[in-house]
Amino acid sequence: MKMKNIMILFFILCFLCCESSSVPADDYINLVPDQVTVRKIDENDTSRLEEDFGITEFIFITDPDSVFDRSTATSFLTEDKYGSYDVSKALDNSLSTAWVEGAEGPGIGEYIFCVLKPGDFLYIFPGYGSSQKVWALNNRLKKAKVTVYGLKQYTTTGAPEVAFNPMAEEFLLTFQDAFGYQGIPVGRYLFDVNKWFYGSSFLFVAIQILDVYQGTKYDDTCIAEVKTGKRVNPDPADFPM
Ligand SMILES: [Ca+2]
Repeated sequence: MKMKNIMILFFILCFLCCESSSVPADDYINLVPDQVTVRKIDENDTSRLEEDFGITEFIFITDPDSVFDRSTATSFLTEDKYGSYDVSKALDNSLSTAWVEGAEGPGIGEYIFCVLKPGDFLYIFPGYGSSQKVWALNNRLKKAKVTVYGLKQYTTTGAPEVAFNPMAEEFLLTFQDAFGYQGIPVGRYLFDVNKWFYGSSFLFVAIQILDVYQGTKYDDTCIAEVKTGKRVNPDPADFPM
């Protein structure tokens, strides 16, 4: 292979690597949660998970290779001439696409459930991200309940299984009406009660819409991206323990 081709390949690989692991650098907002609750997953949560995922007793036996396919939502907007809006659009590393709830009105109470790689920071882009114009036309997330569960891959029989950590962190968040990623550190509140969290193989993140900033044209609430990552510029205040 000629040197020129090798260099082109190198730059393509660099681009792909940057793209797949892109975490916003300085253009994000570190949210301070309105409220944080650490608790055991209760019966209601179990029925919530069971209803949506067929999960019982917190045990979630599946092929770990397909665990990311368990990302889902309680609704999504029907495909139109501009594109489609299912949950995969919030997990495709592109701000040009978004999950959009499909309920009547702004979708208060609707959920998106994301299975994500482990990370100590959760990033959410709380509106349509293709442009500031499209952002303003649609609803943005104003208040949300965000529940973060750890999932652990393990085996007792040789066959791989995935189980829920029975402890969860629940955050009540108020987002700023600002075009960009906004996020919170995750995992730190479980540290004292369950160090197991840090060994999580996956995170399961449930985001429920509680309130929105109203769009100027559409009454549809959008989330362009949900992702985990390392905090780029860690603030000691994030981890005071
Ligand atoms: Ca997207």
